[in-house]
Amino acid sequence: MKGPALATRIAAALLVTLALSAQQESALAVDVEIPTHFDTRTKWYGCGLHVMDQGQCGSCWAVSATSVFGDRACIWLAENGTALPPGGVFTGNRLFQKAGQCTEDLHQAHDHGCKRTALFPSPQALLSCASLAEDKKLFPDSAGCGGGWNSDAWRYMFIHGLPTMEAGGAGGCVPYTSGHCHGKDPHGNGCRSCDGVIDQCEDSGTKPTFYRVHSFGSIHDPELHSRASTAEPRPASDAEALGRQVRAMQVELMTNGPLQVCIDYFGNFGKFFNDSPLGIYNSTDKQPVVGGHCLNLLGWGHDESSQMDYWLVKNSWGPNWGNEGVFRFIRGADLCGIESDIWAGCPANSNCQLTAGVRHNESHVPLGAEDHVLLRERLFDPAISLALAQDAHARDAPPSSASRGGYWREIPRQEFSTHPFALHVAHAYEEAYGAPTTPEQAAAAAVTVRSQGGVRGFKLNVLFENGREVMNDHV
Ligand SMILES: *[C@@H]1O[C@H](CO)[C@@H](O)[C@H](O)[C@H]1NC(C)=O
Ligand SMILES: *[C@@H]1O[C@H](CO)[C@@H](O)[C@H](O)[C@H]1NC(C)=O
Ligand SMILES: *[C@H]1O[C@H](CO)[C@@H](O)[C@H](O)[C@H]1NC(C)=O
Repeated sequence: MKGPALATRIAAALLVTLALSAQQESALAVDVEIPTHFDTRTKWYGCGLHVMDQGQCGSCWAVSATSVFGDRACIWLAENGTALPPGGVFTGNRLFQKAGQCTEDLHQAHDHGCKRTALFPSPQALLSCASLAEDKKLFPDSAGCGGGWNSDAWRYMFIHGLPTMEAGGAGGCVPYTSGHCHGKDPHGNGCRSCDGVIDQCEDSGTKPTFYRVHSFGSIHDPELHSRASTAEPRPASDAEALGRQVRAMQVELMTNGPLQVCIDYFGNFGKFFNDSPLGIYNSTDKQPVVGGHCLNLLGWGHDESSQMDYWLVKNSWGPNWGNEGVFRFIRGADLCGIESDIWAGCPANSNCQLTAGVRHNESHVPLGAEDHVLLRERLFDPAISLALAQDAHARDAPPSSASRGGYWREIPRQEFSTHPFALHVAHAYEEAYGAPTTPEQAAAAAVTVRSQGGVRGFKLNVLFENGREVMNDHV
């Protein structure tokens, strides 16, 4: 092991931890005024404008985390714009965003924020490499396009860091290619081996630089208990805890930038925004949960005509979906668990400090992986690695919504023949048997039906009695 002796490093990490928490307490004590409207893109000159398209891959858990990381790097650099060299490429082993330069004219920049030519951390490395056997202990819930947990995504960015891609994912050092996975990812690596991803930059042929976060955590009011279903608003008895939770989210968002959130994904979501891209999603409409999806919160507002408080949410279904990739969702009800599963982190070498509502000590290190963490050669920063090990004993259950980003979910048999599944099961039957039938007969011939939210509505996988398995990508 490199660096100072273990005891010294533990002591140093402890000091750092104590110093940080003192600062955070004082940050919380100051009465932060929460505005009625807030939008990352206008507050920070266009940071947050880039919208990914995750394509046919359950990568929302990775894409939403890297997008928060990239937007927060942009914010830090935008605030520090004068310190940037001409041309905007930030040199040195620090942040990576070409900030400070608008690709559109400056008037627009002031009105709406501006689009920046930007480099982003590439989710491809996370998708291709977090599922490697040697890292399984550290990232137990990462399965590439098969879904993952946001805690794994942040832990990966903390320990290994990520190479860059061009915003949008089409070019750069490690472009995003898992969108072509078509929902099938037998090795759980986003249909691409890790070797080819982290060894060499595709554009320059050089060895990639890896960018990390120096801290991360989740926002979770201790009184906000998890619940069996997120189909309805939280009961009035949760109002106080939920109020504190929402406020903690707003304070962190105003201070450091977008948050990663995961929701339970209900059957009416896709249709709601196809029908009304400018609407505020405010009800699950008695539809079943069909999966989990992870997203970015960019801000909030209040709609006068409906008197509804809402979040501004960035999706990863490309800029043509919703309102330029962004949509509105009711705020303060914890509908679909949108206020229950919140993650944030700070780019390494920035002076970003997580606010007091973000818990640093929660389930960062999976059970049994502490030694693994300490021994990893790639842990090059002793202060950071030790802070991680230090927190290992505190392992509260993460605040949960029922289904994690991109995961497959088994549909109960009684739902095979009911909306929204019945029609799709019947279509799948036609493909499997080469003949049409009624929804009831199709449901009877189905052995298992699984769904996954987060990719263009939801995907369905149906296994029939005759052994045929049908995957519907564009449900
Ligand atoms: C609330 O949801 C209903 C349908 O579920 C929709 O008709 C209405 O427009 C929504 N309200 C807003 C303000 O979007
Ligand atoms: C973890 O964080 C929570 C909330 O900030 C705090 O109450 C708790 O004491 C911390 N636990 C440890 C072991 O530091
Ligand atoms: C900009 O960067 C400098 C140098 O790290 C730092 O001292 C300053 O606080 C930063 N400003 C903001 C607004 O982040």
